[in-house]
Amino acid sequence: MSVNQNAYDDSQIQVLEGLEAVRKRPGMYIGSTSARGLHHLVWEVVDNSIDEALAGFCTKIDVIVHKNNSVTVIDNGRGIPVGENAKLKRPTLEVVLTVLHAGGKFGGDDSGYKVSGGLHGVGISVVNALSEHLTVQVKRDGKIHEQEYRRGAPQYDVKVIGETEETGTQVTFQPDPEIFKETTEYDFDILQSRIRELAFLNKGIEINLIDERTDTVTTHMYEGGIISFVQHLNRNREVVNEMPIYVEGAKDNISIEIALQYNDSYTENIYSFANNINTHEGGTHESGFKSALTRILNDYARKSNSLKESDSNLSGDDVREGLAAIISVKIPEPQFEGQTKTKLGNSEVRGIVESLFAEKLQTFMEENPAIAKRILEKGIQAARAREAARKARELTRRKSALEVSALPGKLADCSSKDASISEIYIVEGDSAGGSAKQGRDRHFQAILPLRGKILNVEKARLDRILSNTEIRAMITAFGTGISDDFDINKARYHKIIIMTDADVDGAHIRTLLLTFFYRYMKKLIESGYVYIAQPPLFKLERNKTVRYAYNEKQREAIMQEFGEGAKVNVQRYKGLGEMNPEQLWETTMDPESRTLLQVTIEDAIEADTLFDSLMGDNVEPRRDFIEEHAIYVKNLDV
Ligand code: 0RA
Repeated sequence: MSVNQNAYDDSQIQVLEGLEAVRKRPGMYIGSTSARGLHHLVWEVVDNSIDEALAGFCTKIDVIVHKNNSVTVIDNGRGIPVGENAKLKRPTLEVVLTVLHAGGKFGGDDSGYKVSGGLHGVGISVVNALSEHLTVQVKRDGKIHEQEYRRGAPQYDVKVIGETEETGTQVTFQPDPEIFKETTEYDFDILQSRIRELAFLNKGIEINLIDERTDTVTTHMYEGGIISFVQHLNRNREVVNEMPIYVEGAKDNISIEIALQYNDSYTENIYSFANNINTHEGGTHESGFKSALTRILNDYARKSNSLKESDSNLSGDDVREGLAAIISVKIPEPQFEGQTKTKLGNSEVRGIVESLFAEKLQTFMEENPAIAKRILEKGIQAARAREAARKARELTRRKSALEVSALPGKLADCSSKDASISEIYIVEGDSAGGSAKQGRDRHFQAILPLRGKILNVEKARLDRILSNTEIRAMITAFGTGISDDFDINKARYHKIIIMTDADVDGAHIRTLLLTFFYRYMKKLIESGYVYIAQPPLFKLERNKTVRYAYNEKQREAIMQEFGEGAKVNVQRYKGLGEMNPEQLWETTMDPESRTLLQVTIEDAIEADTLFDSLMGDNVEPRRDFIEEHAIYVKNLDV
């Protein structure tokens, strides 16, 4: 390398080295190169447009998925600046697109929050580096400016391609298949649900999703913001307070928004966000909210004599039963902690949320005594039920301690005691259960047949849930305990595999099981222990050759393979019971040949609203819904 390079060459080399680093270790910048990383590219660009909106300059964002899975994001913000960057002697536009971490407002001291945090916020240059091709157009200063890149490298200097009165930024990128080896196909549902969430969290911004692959256009704009969000969470439920309680305020450059509404269910749905990022693990904003809620409701209960002197205080769980709430804070320098970096750590936030929310909630209770009374009654009922559940649980615990072999009679356990290799199949129906017992590898595979439908845990409190035979069988078999007593280290199997028929009833049973796990054994899902078996839909046979198809597309492909005119015997499986033990082993249980879907709760909100729709009293929409949305599970070959 020559020693007398000018500043320009030096910086150019650094730029290319920077982008090369991104291409070498994409995971470091976007988390992974799976479908998740692929979608991350979109969020990286959209986050920048949202920042522009939060700064007060942008009202509309379009996200367009083209037929070839390239994506365009258009906003009507100020447009990325096009003037020369003094330090690098290149147009700021080029710098933003090619220099790592230059995407933001340049470490300025200017106000305005960046929504970016956690994995977000790495800058548009990362999107550029990981795109086969990217085009940026900026409308600014009366002109349309453009530059194109290949794998991050500019193809020409920024040029003016037209005139305009408007302002804004438009980015089109084609993710690089060399990087995204698993998939380069965008998933409409993933895009839509995050876009909807962003629209809820940033009231008044219009975000359109245009999918040219299917000619679908959806518009997302909520003047009500997070008020609309809780109403959406409760949309299939009876509510206690018709209008959500809403609190908004700011202190020390930290802005806070809270909306809450009680419903008639027994579950708690609190979702917290910091700078638009879902803080799954909670943090200081959530704990400030919870402590204020418990304190104010107890204070009011004492003052209004709903709680007598001899009564003990309502617990946090009591006052959160049937609560849907959104807590959204925006903060200049968020600290994300915890295992998945989704726990807000800023300690100053707790007190600000606690005092602001406490004050507003107290006023609300005093001004709306009728609603306050209903909320308190709910909490008091919850306290009574919790006491009953505690007694029931104690009974179960004592019982299992007394019984020598507490394992349920229907369980065909495996012989291995090594949980890390052990699996349990939860099988729909006794006949399929019988086949599974005969077909399994008894060394590491246990079978637990379930009779009929299990209890819908959304509609029952813990005491009733614990008295349900099917549920008790699962709890004892798993060995983990339940709810507050749950202990993942006691799991007797590291794979819990749901095996139901490939029909609507099977999907319903599967959802009931997942609801139960999600509500009472969440760690099981979080630890990646829960799977869904994939039985085949068809058996195709020609002469002595047997093939199985797991979907319609595969069936067609196999028919093609067998060739036109060949005499093929096609059997459509209506249920697991139609397979003999060998077939069940071969197609669905043999680790060498089976496909399992691993269940995730990446998007608990999506899962929860899915459960809502499924658990509503309306049967027909529920069936349609199950058929359409069988997907909050991720494909995984095991
Ligand atoms: C740097 C500085 C400014 C805005 C932006 C970047 C910006 C980036 C993106 C990415 C997508 N849309 C965007 N909109 C704006 C501040 C501009 C100014 O001070 O005029």
